Amino acid sequence: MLNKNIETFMGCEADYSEAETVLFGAPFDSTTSYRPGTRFGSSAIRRESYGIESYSPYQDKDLYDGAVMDSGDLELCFGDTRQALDAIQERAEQILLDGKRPFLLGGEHLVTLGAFRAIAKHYPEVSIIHFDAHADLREEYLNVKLSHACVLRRCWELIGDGRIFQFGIRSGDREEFRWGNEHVITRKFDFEGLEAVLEQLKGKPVYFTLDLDVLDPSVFPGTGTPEPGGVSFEQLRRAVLLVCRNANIVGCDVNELSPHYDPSGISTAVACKIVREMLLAFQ
Ligand SMILES: [Mn+2]
Repeated sequence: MLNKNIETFMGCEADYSEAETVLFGAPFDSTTSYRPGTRFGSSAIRRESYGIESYSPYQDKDLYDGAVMDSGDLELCFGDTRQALDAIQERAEQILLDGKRPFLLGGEHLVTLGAFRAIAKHYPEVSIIHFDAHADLREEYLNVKLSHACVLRRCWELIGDGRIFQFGIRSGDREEFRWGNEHVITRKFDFEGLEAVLEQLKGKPVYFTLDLDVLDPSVFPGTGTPEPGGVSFEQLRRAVLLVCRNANIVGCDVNELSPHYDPSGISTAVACKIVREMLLAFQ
């Protein structure tokens, strides 16, 4: 029998009514400061997910046993950042109101702000765990406040001091790091101290935002702003598992895959495997 041509992330075929986690893509890269292309990230992750297994030997779980729905990509206006963020917020809000966990696939890192606006409204006491090469704490970048270089600063405006926990950070200007010292908790270069943060946040709502450029560019070259000196795949996999198993994750995103900068396809496979491990950790 023929089937309808509907592409989801592998194994994410639950009906909306049954889904605990709902994937959605935001193919947006309008504020990318260096090399654009992340607008192709979510669709590449979805398409290439079939290149890896649905079963994880790390967790002894299979995506086909889970309750995840992939609702596809939003149709976003590339020329209007505000409208794009509104559309992302609206989708996240709908998922939250239905008692489910939104899982956003970028897109550039600014898409986080759309989802996080909905999260902060729904869970005013929420904290953020942020993995990234870049601090993303600028007040503005090239005179623009809605930029992927400012996304965590915009999130901070919604929740205030001491609630953003950054890991893996190895790039930013002096002012960003100075400001960050006073307002957020930044662990440079790696994930040391993650367990203590998870202990501190135990039971509290957490939003997890994962910029894949936290990985070393030798592992993950397919990104717009590659930053040498990053973590290994295995370091990231372990840290992601710790977060997704031990924190009360009320929403999350994976962003900054720019598939065309890595014609080998390895970066996309890396993204798929990390998304799989996150989804299975929620099972
Ligand atoms: Mn980054």
